[in-house]
Amino acid sequence: MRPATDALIVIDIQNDFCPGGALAVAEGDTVVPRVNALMDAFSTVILTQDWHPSSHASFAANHPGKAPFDTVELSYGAQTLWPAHCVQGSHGAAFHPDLRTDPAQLVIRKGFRSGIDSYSAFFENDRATPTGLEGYLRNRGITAITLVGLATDFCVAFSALDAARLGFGVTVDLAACRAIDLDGSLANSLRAMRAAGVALED
Ligand code: VGL
Ligand code: ZN
Repeated sequence: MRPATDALIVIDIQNDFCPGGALAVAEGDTVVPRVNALMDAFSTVILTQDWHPSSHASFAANHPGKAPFDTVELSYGAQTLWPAHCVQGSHGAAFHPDLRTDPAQLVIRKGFRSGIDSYSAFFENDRATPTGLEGYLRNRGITAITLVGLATDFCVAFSALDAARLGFGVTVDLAACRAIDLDGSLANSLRAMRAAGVALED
């Protein structure tokens, strides 16, 4: 058992990020058994759920003339455009059917405001609007987190970098993560996480 001050945070293991989904991450579903097993070692387990309205600004379909994986400038800076995914209440937004959800004490939904994306579990993409997760963790006496899930180079990495900046001890279990890898994003995210003092394990 890990110390009571450690939390497992499971990022976005949802149907749309698994093979057959709208924004499928290669082998995304293969992490589920390892994530499920890890849950038994942590007294605090948190799940995140990407949770967008259909009008979401990160969807290419909401930008006439743009295609998925193009970049646009939004009020807070550059935003990659995605195929519509994880629409609130849809099958794609549901957790992978084999993911254990009973051990989770908190499910944090993110990306629910139409004008702003949220890769990180801590802050929306303006890097300033909090999700409330920091307060929850501090209130529970959590000082270290282990991150697993999808995708390594977006929601996992943004969460890891924010957590490190906030002063939490951060480990990313790479064997329980899979990446989108868009234009070198995986290598860039690994470099940034290492530079920020995030422990990368596999
Ligand atoms: C994610 C792109 C868009 C992720 C979420 O979970 O990594 N990536 N929305
Ligand atoms: Zn999303």
